[in-house]
Amino acid sequence: MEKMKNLFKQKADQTATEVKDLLKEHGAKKIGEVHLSQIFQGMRGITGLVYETSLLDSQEGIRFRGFSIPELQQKLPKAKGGNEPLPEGLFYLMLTGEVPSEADVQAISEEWRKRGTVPAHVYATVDALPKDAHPMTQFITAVLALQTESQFAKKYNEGMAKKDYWSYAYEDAMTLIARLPAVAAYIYRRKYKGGKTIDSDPKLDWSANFAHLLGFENEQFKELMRLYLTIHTDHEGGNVSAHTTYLVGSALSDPYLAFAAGMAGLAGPLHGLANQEVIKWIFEMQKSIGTDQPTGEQIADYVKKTLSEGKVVPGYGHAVLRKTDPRFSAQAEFAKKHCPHDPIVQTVTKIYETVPPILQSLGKIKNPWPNVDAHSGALLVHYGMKEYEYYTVLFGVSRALGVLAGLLWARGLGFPLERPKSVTVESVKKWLKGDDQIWGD
Ligand code: AMX
Repeated sequence: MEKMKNLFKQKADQTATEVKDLLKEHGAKKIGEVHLSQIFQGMRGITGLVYETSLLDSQEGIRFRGFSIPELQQKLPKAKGGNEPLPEGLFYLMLTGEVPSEADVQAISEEWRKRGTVPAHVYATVDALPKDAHPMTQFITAVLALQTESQFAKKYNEGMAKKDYWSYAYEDAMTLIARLPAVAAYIYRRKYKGGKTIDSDPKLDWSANFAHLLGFENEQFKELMRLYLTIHTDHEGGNVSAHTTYLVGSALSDPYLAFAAGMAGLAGPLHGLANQEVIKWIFEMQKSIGTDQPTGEQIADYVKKTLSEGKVVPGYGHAVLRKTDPRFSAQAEFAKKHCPHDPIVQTVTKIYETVPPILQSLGKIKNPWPNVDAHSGALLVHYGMKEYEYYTVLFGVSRALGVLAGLLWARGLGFPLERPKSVTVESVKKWLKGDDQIWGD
């Protein structure tokens, strides 16, 4: 797999030269204004990062290196007999900016297969946790246990030169991604299937093998995994998991440490945990109403009850998006094709018809439309994966591809330690009285 590594290096060097030139000429140009309110509101709308692998448009949704999800479904190589893109191909695209050939994608599958054996101490570390520990806690612990294998940390300790950072970060990212399905499946089998694990199948691609390791042999589920692991990879650089990985990586913490930190962010209910919260909320609604086929009216009443209790409606709203998330639409298309008659899928569709006008009527929510998490659970339940506490781990396995490709670009471009300025409320009050010193140099 030297081709992908060499191509990435070539592209990163080329971009680094372009960045140097453009900063020399235009570095002093202003790109916008920051309002006082923004620093109190999660830095919304402040552009402060460069992140190469994907870009989010508030109306159109995510594009990976310029390609929308339907375009990826068309252009990226697929498994034999399959229709969904292989995430291996998206990783190649995010890393190099080029659409891979079938052979490129097969070479990645093969490389991840070769690197996929998980050291025994990682399983022993997970086993030290109680089985009822949340799957994300077990997953993050396992990633930290995998860190003992970091080439980046080893070489840094031996006195690695700056120009080599990208190379060992690349080696770590490839090995980490290769091992995640086995680690994630171990957690699933340990927690829900009595600890009976399954051996890898070397004939399968990364996603299909993950499905197999989890214990799901249905071909449609394997297709779902290819789609799921593709669409959850990346959502530009400012979301909590991507930004955390990028920030921690900027301290030259190795890719394992940076990714573990990013996963701790993904485990938050306003971010990746919404994946489990949606289906939990639907199950609770079914129980409360006493049917698995609620009417639009019953759903509307339940939504109002949720809001009146001061809770959010999970799966709806977004910090940047202002339209239906194309990742929701891709899953809705999959459901339409493979399981349109399942009551849980029909309920998700009815929720989609019911929730936006209610949220809109509150007047304060900037985006009443569904995000990626509004649909994923229903599909997983359809194929028999009902253990919703586990869903965010699937999200995490996918997210590794995006945030690690993003991290490699940061090392490839030689980005420095991230260190924004912060202020106190007291200093803001002083500034309002005319003291400009608070903003620093
Ligand atoms: N249900 C109820 N209230 C909501 C809401 C929802 N789905 N979405 C936003 N709001 C509320 C906010 O809590 C906020 O209320 P407040 O002013 O009383 O504090 C107000 O509407 C304005 O919020 P916003 O500017 O529209 O959104 P935001 O950028 O602050 O937050 C998000 C974005 C995703 C955290 C929010 O929409 C939310 O909590 N959604 C539900 C959880 C969810 O689905 N998260 C997954 C996001 C995708 C992902 O990362 N996986």
